[in-house]
Amino acid sequence: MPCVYLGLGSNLAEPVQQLEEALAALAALPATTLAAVSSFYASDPLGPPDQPRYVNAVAALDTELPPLALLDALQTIENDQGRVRERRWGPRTLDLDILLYGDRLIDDPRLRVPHYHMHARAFVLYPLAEIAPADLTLPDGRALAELLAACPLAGLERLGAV
Ligand code: A4P
Ligand code: MG
Repeated sequence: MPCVYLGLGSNLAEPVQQLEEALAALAALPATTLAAVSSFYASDPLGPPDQPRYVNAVAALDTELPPLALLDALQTIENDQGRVRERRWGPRTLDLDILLYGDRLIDDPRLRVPHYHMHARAFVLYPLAEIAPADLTLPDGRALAELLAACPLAGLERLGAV
């Protein structure tokens, strides 16, 4: 079963609770096991600064859901938790991004994997490194350790384990 890494983010309506609710929904997905969850991290918003701080985490799933079926399921969870899409990079109750899907490179109009910004985001790389193998390499050949070394913490604050 492929190992999938998901990025979770929220900056509205009790972000920690949003992430906990999302993790429960992920654990309940069909043909899927929630294998690992990172600590939660707080950080300033990337993008428009006139929005609250974010809470982020990374989860590992073992799943038999194919990539687009998984994306559909994630968007259902986002919508169930009151996600309203108003502006790009704007505030949100819940954002679920597929960071990695095993070693697959996916370039579909609805889904690009690896996630197109993950290589430079502290709030993705540091939680990912907590739960991924130390020698994890992205399908495009980049090593997680190298990406981390090039990515300053930049105010990322670890909130503790779930
Ligand atoms: N899509 C394509 N590839 C993927 C993928 N790998 N995983 C498509 C999930 N979705 C993917 O997403 C827009 C479309 O991207 C989806 O319909 C899907 O088909 P969206 O969630 O509706 O829009 P968005 O999240 O506003 O846009 P985007 O570009 O995905 O934003 P990001 O990159 O998710 O960034 N600052 C902090 N500190 N922490 C954050 O978590 N997040 C963002 C949003 C901005 N600033 C942040 C944070
Ligand atoms: Mg997104």
